[in-house]
Amino acid sequence: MRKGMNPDLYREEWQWQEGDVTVTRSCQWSGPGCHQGCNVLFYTKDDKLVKIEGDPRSPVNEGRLCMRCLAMVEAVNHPDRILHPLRRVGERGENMWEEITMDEAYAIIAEKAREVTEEYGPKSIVTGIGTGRNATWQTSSLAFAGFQTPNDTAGMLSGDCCYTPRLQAMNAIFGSDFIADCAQLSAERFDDPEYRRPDVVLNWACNPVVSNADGFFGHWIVDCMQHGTKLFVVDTRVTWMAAHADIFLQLRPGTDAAVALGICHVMLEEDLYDKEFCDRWVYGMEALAERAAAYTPEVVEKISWVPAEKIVEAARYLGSAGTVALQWGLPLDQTKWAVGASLAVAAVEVLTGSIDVPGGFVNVKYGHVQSDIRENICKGMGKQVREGRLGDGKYALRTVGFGPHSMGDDILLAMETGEPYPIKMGFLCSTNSFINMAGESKRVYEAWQKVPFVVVCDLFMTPTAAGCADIVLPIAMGCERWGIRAWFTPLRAINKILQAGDARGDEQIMLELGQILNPDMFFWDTVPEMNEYVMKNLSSMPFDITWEELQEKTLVYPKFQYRKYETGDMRFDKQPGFNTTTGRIELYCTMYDSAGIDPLPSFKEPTCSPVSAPEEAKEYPFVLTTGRRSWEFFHSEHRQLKSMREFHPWPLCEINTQDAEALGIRDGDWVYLENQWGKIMQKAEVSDAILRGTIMAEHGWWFPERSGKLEDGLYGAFDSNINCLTIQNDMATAGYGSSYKTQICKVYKVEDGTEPKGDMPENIGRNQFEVVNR
Ligand SMILES: Nc1nc2c(c(=O)[nH]1)N[C@H]1C(S)=C(S)[C@@H](COP(=O)(O)OP(=O)(O)OC[C@H]3O[C@@H](n4cnc5c(=O)[nH]c(N)nc54)[C@H](O)[C@@H]3O)O[C@H]1N2
Ligand SMILES: Nc1nc2c(c(=O)[nH]1)N[C@H]1C(S)=C(S)[C@@H](COP(=O)(O)OP(=O)(O)OC[C@H]3O[C@@H](n4cnc5c(=O)[nH]c(N)nc54)[C@H](O)[C@@H]3O)O[C@H]1N2
Ligand code: SF4
Ligand SMILES: [Mo]
Repeated sequence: MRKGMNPDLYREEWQWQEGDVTVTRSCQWSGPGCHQGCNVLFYTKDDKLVKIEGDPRSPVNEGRLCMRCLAMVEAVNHPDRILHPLRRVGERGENMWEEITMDEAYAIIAEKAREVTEEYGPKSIVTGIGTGRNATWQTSSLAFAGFQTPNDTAGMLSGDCCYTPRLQAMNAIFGSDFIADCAQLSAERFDDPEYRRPDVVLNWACNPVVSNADGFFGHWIVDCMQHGTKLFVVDTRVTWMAAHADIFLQLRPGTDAAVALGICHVMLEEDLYDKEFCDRWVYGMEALAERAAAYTPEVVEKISWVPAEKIVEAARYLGSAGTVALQWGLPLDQTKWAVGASLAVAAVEVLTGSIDVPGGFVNVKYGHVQSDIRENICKGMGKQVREGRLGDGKYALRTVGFGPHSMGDDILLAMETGEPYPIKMGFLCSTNSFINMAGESKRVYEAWQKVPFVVVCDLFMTPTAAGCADIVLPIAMGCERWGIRAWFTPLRAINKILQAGDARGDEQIMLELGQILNPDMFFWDTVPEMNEYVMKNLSSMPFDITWEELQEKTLVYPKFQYRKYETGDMRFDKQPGFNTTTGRIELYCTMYDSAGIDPLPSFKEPTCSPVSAPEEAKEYPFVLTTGRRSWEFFHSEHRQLKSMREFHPWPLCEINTQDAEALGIRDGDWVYLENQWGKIMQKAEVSDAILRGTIMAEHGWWFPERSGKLEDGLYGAFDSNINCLTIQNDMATAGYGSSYKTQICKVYKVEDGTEPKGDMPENIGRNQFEVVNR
């Protein structure tokens, strides 16, 4: 509970009345989207949301909210929300619709699914989900148990390059999932007697104060800093965290593995690692030393642009740091060589010995409750559903069975070529597939045009819906649906307090459509009944609790234990050790070795870099990294909220002051970013925070305030969208990782008069589409 909170004002019940206003305690997760799910107080009056506050009683966020949640009232009451199912009128791209009923929409979808299944088989249906929002387990469950297709993709994300490569690396090394322990694992937080804060947070390729990604909050680190924790930051730009760090390594994008191997090299050579821990619990120390031998600080400087003496300083710092908690991020996944890079950064953490200890890098067995839910719902599913999944057999790790999704890149090929089988139906939930999730936007857009029937489930009309959909289903905001939320911890209740038109949560759509498609697998009458079943049957951590009890409590923390490798609580056979073949942490991964994958941490040059493509780099001299997170937007979302756009009206790309001067570019100028794959325009943000020779361009940009008709540019879908400059199908043997953050480009001022005029977009805050029968 936040210190200084007035307990009379913030009462203990989950719901109470203040005059004519009802206050409801809940968890805001999505929509609009976020990875987290902060505890909030929703204030409603006359069936309308009038106010939102962070819940000061919640140990999760202690009353804090970011600006996107503070704008919830604007989002929920937005005049251009989709509130009823829409059927396309006219051609795709005319953005003309007629409203139909939910029953009609379900009947059309079920009939199409039946037709496709009969003529081509169920695998010709693909589903697509977005990141970490409500639809993740629901849509996958609908795919596997409802449509009975294994072809569920993360919206065509190339190489599943979000978190999955890091998860693969953790699975290889530890046999399980780990996360930084910043006092978030028990309700007592810092007052938990077993807890000890990290001495150092090793914040690698992550900007958590802005991104709050993957079930972890940046403000948990800030809390630790207030208790004395120091920071070690590896980033391409000077972030807030970097500015507060004892050690800050600023590197060329895509060279993290080399820097990590350089640090390992010095730590091993100078005996700066935790010898006692490594001798007892780590397998592959000699092999790592052999691999790291080539990465002398001088070699690493040449590769990464980090001065050799900084590498030595960094290794010595970590060697005497005490407890080190690794908090890592997305750029490690967004290089072709993502798995090797993640292994390298994990190796640095292992050498500090801070594994599963208070304030260290800890194992949370019930980390991925959402996947557990999906497995639970799909457990009656026949083996034949999984057989023939696109991408299996082609990439080593997928072949041995890893990863919940089929390979988006291979779905793309199947859509384009009809091989190994054609794709005839798409069902997309919470993904703006070709605007944001996928690389090579125009190609992916064209591929969707070849799929005869596409359903999109969304809150708003997006380029994906306007350009590709035949049916659009209306999705509920967070306060308009029942749900449960857990990523790592704790389990939280989501309360439905409003109903807007026909809008439904993804779980309700899954349940209603699932009951039509395959009633045996969707046997619950209501969403709360399903939630209760799910909670009680989780294999990672069953919660013996009723829905009403959870609602009453708001959240539940499972008991957390440290040093599970000593107690036998980490392995499948309950023996002491880690959940790997050798029972140790495998810096040399035996399972990778037998699967034909490099078993050690590794660095390789990105496909397109000044080193690997020197000829192309003469034309495109900048190293391009894309998609740093911003406060105002979650991916391509929130662009129709006036309050967010007033803070952040236009797409921005960062360029170093000296580079900008040399090119005659001033802060705020519109510039073209161009490379081998495409050309777009963004506004220059001239800054000393970014290294010379590198550009950071924002992702997810479209313009809901513009016309959504194809002939007018589909809400500006390809004008400023950085994925016109990234590519699909550029994966390493493992089959995980992609090059979204490792491209090259050139930059020049827009001087042809085509740039938007003024400080603010016209019609800002709107997102219109035509409905013929309204
Ligand atoms: N507000 C907001 N929050 C979000 C999202 C959002 O769109 N908006 N998206 C969510 C999702 S799905 C994800 S995966 C996470 C991602 O969130 P993070 O894991 O924090 O990843 P990024 O913000 O992409 O990049 C983190 C930092 O890495 C730096 N960087 C760029 N390239 C490199 C590189 O090659 N090496 C190193 N060491 N650093 C590099 C960037 O400058 C940035 O400061 O955020 C989640 N949270
Ligand atoms: N160049 C570049 N590209 C990137 C990235 C990058 O860093 N650089 N990041 C990549 C990463 S890590 C990721 S995870 C992807 C993310 O990509 P996506 O997850 O596809 O994100 P969006 O494009 O914002 O699409 C999400 C859509 O879901 C809708 N929505 C919100 N809440 C809900 C809900 O509860 N239910 C349903 N059904 N819909 C909802 C929103 O209105 C929005 O239209 O982007 C990737 N693309
Ligand atoms: S947007 Fe911010 S405040 Fe809202 S749930 Fe996500 S992390 Fe919490
Ligand atoms: Mo992501």
